[in-house]
Amino acid sequence: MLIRRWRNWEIPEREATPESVFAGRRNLLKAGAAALVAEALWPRDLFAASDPTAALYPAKRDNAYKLDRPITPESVNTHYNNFYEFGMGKDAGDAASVLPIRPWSIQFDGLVEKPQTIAIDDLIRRMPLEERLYRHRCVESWAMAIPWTGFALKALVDYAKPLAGAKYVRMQTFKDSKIAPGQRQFWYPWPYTEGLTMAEATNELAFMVTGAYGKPLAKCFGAPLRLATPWKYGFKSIKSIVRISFVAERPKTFWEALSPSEYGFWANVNPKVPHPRWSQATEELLGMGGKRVPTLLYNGYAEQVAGLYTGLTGENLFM
Ligand SMILES: Nc1nc2c(c(=O)[nH]1)N[C@H]1C(S)=C(S)[C@@H](COP(=O)(O)O)O[C@H]1N2
Ligand SMILES: [Mo]
Repeated sequence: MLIRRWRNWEIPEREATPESVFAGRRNLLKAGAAALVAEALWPRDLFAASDPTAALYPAKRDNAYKLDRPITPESVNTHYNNFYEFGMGKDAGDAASVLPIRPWSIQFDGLVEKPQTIAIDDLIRRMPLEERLYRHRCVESWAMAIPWTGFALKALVDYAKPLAGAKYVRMQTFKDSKIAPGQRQFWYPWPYTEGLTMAEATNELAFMVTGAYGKPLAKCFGAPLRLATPWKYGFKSIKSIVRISFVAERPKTFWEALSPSEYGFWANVNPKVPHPRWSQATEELLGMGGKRVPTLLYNGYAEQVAGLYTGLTGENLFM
């Protein structure tokens, strides 16, 4: 995120003449073909070798969640990822294919009735799986649209039974530098940590993701369990979660620890509040030849979430 690398199908606004848009499309086709060849020569292990809950996909789509843009092609999405545990480039998702995702368990602790650990497949079987079409807006100003499968984070909160003193949910990614080369970079505050207020976590939009594109979740997307908070910048959507804690104090998140003036706790999408180093007014829709569209307040989800923030004065809600 600190480094911006343009792929050949990404064309900055200033270069988006009709010619370069056309060239961008051609390059996208070429890149797609190259990816197919590479896939055939070096197949990537995007999925678990054996997945006891695979038969639950595709789940029924919840039509309450509509898109204003086409779904991003799966092949574009699986070749353009942020997953710092596996490197800083957008190809980190390739490296993530070494992540073993079964067995996998989730630990619940902190201010809960009873701390517990549950195997991911037991958890998935207990939760009400559905498919939702969500926008995804990275703070770097690119965007995608994804058919996620998963369940409302509220269902997980109800399952965990937090105590009255719990004010925030903190989530953490696995930590194992033998598997994840990025975690050998000791200057990063591993494990990746994110957090939400209880009100945010129980908002209908907060979604725990276990699948995408009608299948179990690919490793590059943060299998076997990741968060999707589509009204916030993408770095809030923590991947490959192993621990969920209910806490009284606001957790210090990974990016906030690294650079608090650029990546805060709230990180709600707002076109009018620029990042210190770039504008957030528009976003590039990946896989569409460099097409840019205006960014929307709360990434277009104001109706569902604006009420969470009334009266919160003196907070950096949009950084
Ligand atoms: N554990 C972990 N979670 C993470 C990240 C990461 O590097 N590590 N990157 C974040 C960022 S910056 C974004 S934009 C999204 C990217 O998700 P995607 O690769 O599925 O598009 O994951 C978020 N979750
Ligand atoms: Mo991001």
